Amino acid sequence: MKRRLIIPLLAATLLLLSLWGCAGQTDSAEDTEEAEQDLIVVGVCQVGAESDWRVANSESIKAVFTEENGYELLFEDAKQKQENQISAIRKFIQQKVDYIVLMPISETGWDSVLQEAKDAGIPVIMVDRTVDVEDESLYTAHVGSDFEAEAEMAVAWMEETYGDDQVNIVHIRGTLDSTAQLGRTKVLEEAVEAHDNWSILTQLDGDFTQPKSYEVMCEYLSRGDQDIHVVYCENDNEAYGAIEALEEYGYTCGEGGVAVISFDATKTCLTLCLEGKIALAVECNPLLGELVEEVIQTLEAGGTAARETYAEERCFTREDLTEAFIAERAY
Ligand code: GZL
Ligand code: ZN
Repeated sequence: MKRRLIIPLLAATLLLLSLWGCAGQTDSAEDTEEAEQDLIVVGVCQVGAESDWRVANSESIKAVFTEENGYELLFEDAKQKQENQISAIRKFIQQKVDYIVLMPISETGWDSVLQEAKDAGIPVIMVDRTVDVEDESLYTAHVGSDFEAEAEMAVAWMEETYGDDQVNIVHIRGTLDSTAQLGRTKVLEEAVEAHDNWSILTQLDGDFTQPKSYEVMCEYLSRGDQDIHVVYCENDNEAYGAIEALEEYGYTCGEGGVAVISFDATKTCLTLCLEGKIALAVECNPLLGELVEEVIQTLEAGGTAARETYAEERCFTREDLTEAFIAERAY
């Protein structure tokens, strides 16, 4: 529903002028007509605030969907629970928003609530991760990352770095069933299959958070010394937790020690990479707000939005980094 933003000052002035009946001033309808501006109402349903990446992602959305840009933003934080996302979507439907933007925590379990949005005639745009639904028409477009392409950059770096040497990997997975976890895990597992000198020592579940990653890594390291070559962390916050645990158990992260691979490449991660503690930082761009707005503006103009819009991404080793470069980064 298009919301009407009455510009109070102008309306009040017009009203006062007509009340005082300034000489020659007629009280015609258009003079007192409310000055109105249609706002596009966007309901945004965010996963939570589990990682630095997520905070930057939310900020990029809030920076774009402002009143001065012509939007009314309704922002719901689901605190990492799918049921909270589902009830937020139902609330948006009752509020008759113009668009629903969903950062789905996981890929499955969305068909019925997205059918309700479709029945209400509200376009849904998937941001960041995506969903696995029977009926593709349940969402209009996806704006996010190609997680398999990200993981392929990590695998290419491992091939280049280790050649035919034995590679023992500790794999710390992100939130299970999230598109980011599924893509980053699938490519690593396929690469391990394809390299008989690569082996996964253990798969731990870090849920994209530092505390969880620290906890599961400590538990693993407490079982005794391991010959670890690579710790493959599916986001930065997991890498921070793993490094904390490794150092507590006497391992060295970096040159001559354990090579930590991380996804997101936020500023803290890039600084650790410059310091040599993180061997490879794979970028996952959270700044998606403008790409989402482009989709909405296309739809507003009656156009057809691209089904998939991927953010530009690359990877970094310490040779690619300087303090100045990191300081310039937006997240
Ligand atoms: C990736 C995003 C992931 C990040 C994590 O696009 O879904 O979720 O890699 C975040 O940091 O928690
Ligand atoms: Zn070894």
